[in-house]
Amino acid sequence: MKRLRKSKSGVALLLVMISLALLSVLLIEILFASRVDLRIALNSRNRLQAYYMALSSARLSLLRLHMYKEVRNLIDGAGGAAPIPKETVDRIWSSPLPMFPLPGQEIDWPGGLQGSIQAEGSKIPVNLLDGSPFRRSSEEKQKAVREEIKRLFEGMRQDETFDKLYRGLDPEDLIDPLQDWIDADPNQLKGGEENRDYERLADPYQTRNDRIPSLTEIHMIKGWTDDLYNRFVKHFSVLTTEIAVNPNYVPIERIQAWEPKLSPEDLAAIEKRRQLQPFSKLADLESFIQTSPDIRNGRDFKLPTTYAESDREEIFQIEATGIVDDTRRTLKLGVRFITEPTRQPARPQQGGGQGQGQGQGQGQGQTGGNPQAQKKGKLLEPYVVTIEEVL
Ligand SMILES: [Ca+2]
Repeated sequence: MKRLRKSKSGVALLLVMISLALLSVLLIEILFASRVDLRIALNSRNRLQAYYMALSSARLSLLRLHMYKEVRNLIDGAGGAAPIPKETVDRIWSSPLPMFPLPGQEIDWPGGLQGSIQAEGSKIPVNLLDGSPFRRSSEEKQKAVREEIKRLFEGMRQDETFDKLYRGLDPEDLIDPLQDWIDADPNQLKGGEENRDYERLADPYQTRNDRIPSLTEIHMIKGWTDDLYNRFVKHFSVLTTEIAVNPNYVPIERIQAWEPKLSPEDLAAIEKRRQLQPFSKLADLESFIQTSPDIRNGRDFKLPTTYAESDREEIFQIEATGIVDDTRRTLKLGVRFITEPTRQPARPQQGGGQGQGQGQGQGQGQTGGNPQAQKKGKLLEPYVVTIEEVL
């Protein structure tokens, strides 16, 4: 009898203990879930804050472009008798800004923001691969773009890891599919249907057969792996329609592609020179490479002749980042200036009916020596053409 009572109280103890254990499991579960909820809430708050930080940074960059426009119009208005050299005016947008808030700055901000502005004028206008004469391209321009990508590819072979990875790769195997994707016809340059390979995919799609609105689309094109995309795409632009070069902003890799003999020291000397004293025209870069005592291997360097001079930048890419804790959000904005159509004195021929007067300063190569045609219209407020979030 005594024994039975004893074992009964044992059961009760066991029950208490089991329920305690269950309760604590439950408690831990609730605690964990609420922590996860809190983390999720914090993350989404950080993301939202980082987004607005990025947006502020983009606005700051737009303000810099606005100021650049103001100063340029002021100088142009003064009949080009510039008290400030044009390279210095460029610094309004080109100088790198530190991250805000500055170290030691006592501002109650949730995080930081940074931004940079790049000129698009020296980039390779991949959309000209469509060869359409109605859209500022031509067979010649198409060929020139192909040539430029090929040159870049060959230039990258100077890099040992690149060469090792892609020794067997023919650049045409990248350029052809890119052109096929963009050009209007549905037939491959190498013969056969363009869509053949894409239709075989698990999620089939078709070539665009039109100009691409965003470079990220290149990911979809045959042959363009992520690695190749990352290496090349920074040299491409969908915003510019001119094969042009600005000696101060053209990436050093492109210069190396034009003259593979240039050593890393030579390239560093070019970079140093343009930082300290920007080139005022393309020919200065050429003669610097040919004659500077700091350059050892470029005496017979000649710039490819296909380039127009991109000395007045009017298309830009803003990259704006907001950072809150370890959350970053980056926005990329394509920005373009258009110019106020110049009021030309009555000229009977050619009515000048170029629509928006867009992209002047680019066509000037063809206009011959007519001083009237050289006259620039006023730059109007920059407008945002594309916004993408970089993931
Ligand atoms: Ca096509």
